[in-house]
This record gives sequence, C-alpha cells and structure tokens, in this order.
Amino acid sequence: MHEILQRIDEASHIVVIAHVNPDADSLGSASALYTHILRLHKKVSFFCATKNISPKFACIPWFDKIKESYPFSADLAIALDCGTSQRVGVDVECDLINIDHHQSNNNFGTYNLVDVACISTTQVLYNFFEKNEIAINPKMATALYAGLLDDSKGFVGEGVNGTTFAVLNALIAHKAEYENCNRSLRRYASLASLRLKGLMLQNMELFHNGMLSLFCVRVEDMKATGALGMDCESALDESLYLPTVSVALLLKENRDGSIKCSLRCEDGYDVAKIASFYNGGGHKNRAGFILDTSYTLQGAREEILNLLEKEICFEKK
Ligand SMILES: [Mn+2]
Repeated sequence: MHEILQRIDEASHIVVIAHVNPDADSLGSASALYTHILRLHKKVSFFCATKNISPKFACIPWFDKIKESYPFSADLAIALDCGTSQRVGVDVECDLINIDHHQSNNNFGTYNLVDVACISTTQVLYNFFEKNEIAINPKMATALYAGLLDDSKGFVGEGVNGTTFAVLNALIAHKAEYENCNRSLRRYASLASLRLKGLMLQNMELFHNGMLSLFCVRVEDMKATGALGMDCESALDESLYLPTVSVALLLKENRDGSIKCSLRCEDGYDVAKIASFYNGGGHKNRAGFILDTSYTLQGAREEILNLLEKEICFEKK
C-alpha cells in the first residue's frame, strides 16, 4: 500500500480513469482521488473513454472535468473500478495503479489494490484513506458516498452489511452531500429510460418455471426510445424482485453489431463463471461480457440459454 502512495508522490501528471460506460462507483472513486491529488498540488486529469455520460452523475464533484481524450503526457495512471483491463478503455503506456473490488480482477496493474470484500470501489478507497490517515474532505466524502450508494443499490443490494452502514455514517460525518446524491442517483429517470423500461418489461421472457428472466434489446428499441445503454439495467435488476426469478439475462445489440450480455443473480448462484467463458468480468451476482459481430441476437440467445441450462442449477432451492 505504501508503494501506491510513494508512486503518487513521485508522479508529476496523474490521470484518474473511470471505466467505459461509467457508473457512480467508478466516477465517484476517480473523483475522490482527483480531489486528493489536487490537494497535493499535482497536475491531474480525469479520463473516461465513454462520450455521453448521463447528467445524473453531475452530483459527483469534478463531473465537468471529465475528458474523453486520453492525456498521453501523464506519467501515472490510476484505474478505478475496472474489473478487467478492457474496462480501462485505453492502452496505458505508463505505470498503472489498479484500484477495484471486482472478483474478476486479475491484478492487471503495475500496482494493485483489489478488495473483493468491499461492496464498492469507493469503500476500498475509503479504507485506503483511513489506513493512511489521508483526510477526507466534503468533496471526497460526497464522491465516496455516491459510489457506495449506487453499488449497494441504495443500501438494499446483496452484500450490504453493518460495515456498509458504518462507512456511510462516517462519510456523512465528513459532510457528504448525501441528499443531493440520493435525489440524482436513486430518484432520477429520463423519459427515454422509462420508455425503454416499459418496452423491456413488456417483452420479458421467463424460463425454468420463472427462475430465469430474459431481455433481448435490439438497436431499433434503443433508437425508438432514445435511451442510453445503461438504461437497460433497471428492468434487468428489478426482474429479480419477482419471487420466482433467481437469474436474469440481458442481451443487447450494440450499434456496431456486437452484443452486450449482462447477467444478474441472487446469492447462491454464480454468473461470473458464465462471463468468464467469454473473457468477461464482474462479481458472482453481476457480470457481463461482449459477443463479437459473428453472433446474431437469435444465435446469442440460443447459445447463452443452453449454457445457462448446463451451468446453473434451476431446481427449486
Ligand atoms: Mn463498483
């Protein structure tokens, strides 16, 4: 852990990296580090390879500093919440610090701080700040809170425990702007996202006596609603609220012809195993991977349904 602090200390231009299709955890952890590095009077850049980032993340400090062009003059890069090296979204040439909490993380950095016991990368970072007596100011607390809030699904998701609430309590004591984050991240929807959710729930299929839910989203569905890729998640996540559903699968056609596959499951199942067959990544409960353009949506549907039937026990527990 000392190595990481020393490396930050030696660097003159540091880039913090949030993963492609960022969420509040990657943006929040990058933002908290951005604040810390600014305090050290060092040059710092905030990079994310994805172009259109939802305005709901504007509650995270330094949102307006995020750039989609990578600063190759940086002599140190820090990837936050990137479960695989592909999630970084750029080929980093300088030393890379990898800070994350995904089970799929294979320590791809020059230096690695990966703790799969943490519910969010912002929790990994909170522990890091605490252990090294790095003061958490209100901006950092807000950013760390945003990641904890989002990855814990509003503190009701799998993996939430007493530690989650203890960290939460500490962040509020450090003056996290939690009300603003709650409003923006948990009580915000675009019209396009609600239209897409309606369409997805309408077309949801159920298999194995209702234990598996399936969503297929075509490019036309995205165009018709104007929704963003991440807007597919809420129907997928919420299908698990059905008492019968234990595993949820989304197949989304991308504009370039590839297919994004996202999997969710209840505790006691492991969908990261499925993602690993296709070099994907994630956690036991949430994982994903991309199928290249040689797949059609129909072909992908058949193959993954067969694979799930083979690999997952769809018997009543
Ligand atoms: Mn995360």
